[in-house]
Amino acid sequence: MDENGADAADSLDSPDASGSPDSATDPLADEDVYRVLDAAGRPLPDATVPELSDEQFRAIYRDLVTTRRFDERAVSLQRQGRIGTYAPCAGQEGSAVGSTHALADRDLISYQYREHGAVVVRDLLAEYLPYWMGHESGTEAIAAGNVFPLNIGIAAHLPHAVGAAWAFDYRDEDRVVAAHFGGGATSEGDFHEAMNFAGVFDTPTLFCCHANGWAISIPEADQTASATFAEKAAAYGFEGVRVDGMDPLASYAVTAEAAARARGDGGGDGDCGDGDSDEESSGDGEPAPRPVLIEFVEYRFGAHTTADDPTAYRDPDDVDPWRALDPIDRMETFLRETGRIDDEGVAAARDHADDVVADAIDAAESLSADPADMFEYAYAELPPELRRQRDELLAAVDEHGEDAFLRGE
Ligand SMILES: Cc1ncc(C[n+]2csc(CCOP(=O)(O)OP(=O)(O)O)c2C)c(N)n1
Repeated sequence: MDENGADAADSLDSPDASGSPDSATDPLADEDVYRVLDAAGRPLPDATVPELSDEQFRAIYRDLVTTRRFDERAVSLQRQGRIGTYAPCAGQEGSAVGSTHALADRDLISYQYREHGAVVVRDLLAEYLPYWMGHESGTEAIAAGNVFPLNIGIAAHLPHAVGAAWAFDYRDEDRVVAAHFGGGATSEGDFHEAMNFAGVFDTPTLFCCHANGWAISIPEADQTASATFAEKAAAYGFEGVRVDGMDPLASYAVTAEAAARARGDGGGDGDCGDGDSDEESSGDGEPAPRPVLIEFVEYRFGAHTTADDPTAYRDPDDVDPWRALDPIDRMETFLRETGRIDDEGVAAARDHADDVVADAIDAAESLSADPADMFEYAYAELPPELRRQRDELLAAVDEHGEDAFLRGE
């Protein structure tokens, strides 16, 4: 639905914060950041609301609520010793969920470790949760939903993501890759190699940079001397755009246009940034496919991981202005005020989230695994030292029984 009668792409080039609330309560109000919703969740006066069905709007809300519920339960499970170290995503659901809704199911998602909302949209929670319990099957199963295994080695997935995008292009498959990473990843060589390759070979890659304020305890100001992460794209000859990552509809709109650009569909009016892709052509008069860097400006509400204590490096009060931009509250206000949801609909979304997450936990906790599995997947042929460790473990299990290795409750 377009409530302003304009094309969503028209305004991507001209971020307009006019009408947005006071910057004292809205850390993004004065920034050059594309937005659809104001801090309260009302469409900004000049904004273009994406043309989605009522059902699609509600699906975005439902997935936001499910992602938050998953996050809360995952932190709690870690505290109870039922999963391992976990990276919370509260505050960042709008970008992961909004951007994934803008992709086709055939498009590939390659992510760092915090964009759980993408997995929720692809309906893979039950398959994925076992990863956080140490089951290799958790990463294997999500591949069926076109999600690459998550990646802890910062930025190490980006050259692979670009390679996959290049392969799609080579095979004429009309698929794009959304590669997610944090601001800290932009300091890694892998990021620059991937960006350069994508720019030179025009791979259909969306570089989704989550500028969440921090890389563990390093603030963004100490991470880069660039004014923005988005502007780094200029060095590689393609476009960078900044978007409010806590605004699910803006995240959707910018990703939809960037995906069209990456597919070579032109991306509307090509207003995703200020690059020169309109001047390029694939030879048949059509715009050439081009990568895009999207900087999602957002904030990590919680700890870096469950092993981190953010009070050691930031004042808890610093989080409050960002909490006022909570993507779930904004989406709910938008849906309520446009008559798309009521109390009953909100309750139904919450019940759905509770059920999906509870089912995922039950499924994950009912899995059993062979201890030898932990040696199975990294190497085609196990190096001698790991072979020795595996044999020692298996001999010990044989001698003492598996129960001797289980942690006591
Ligand atoms: C190559 C590499 N170096 C260092 C680390 C340790 N490390 C884990 S998370 C992290 C911060 C990453 O920050 P960012 O990319 O901004 O993502 P965020 O955690 O904020 O989502 C670092 C340095 C790592 N995992 N991999």
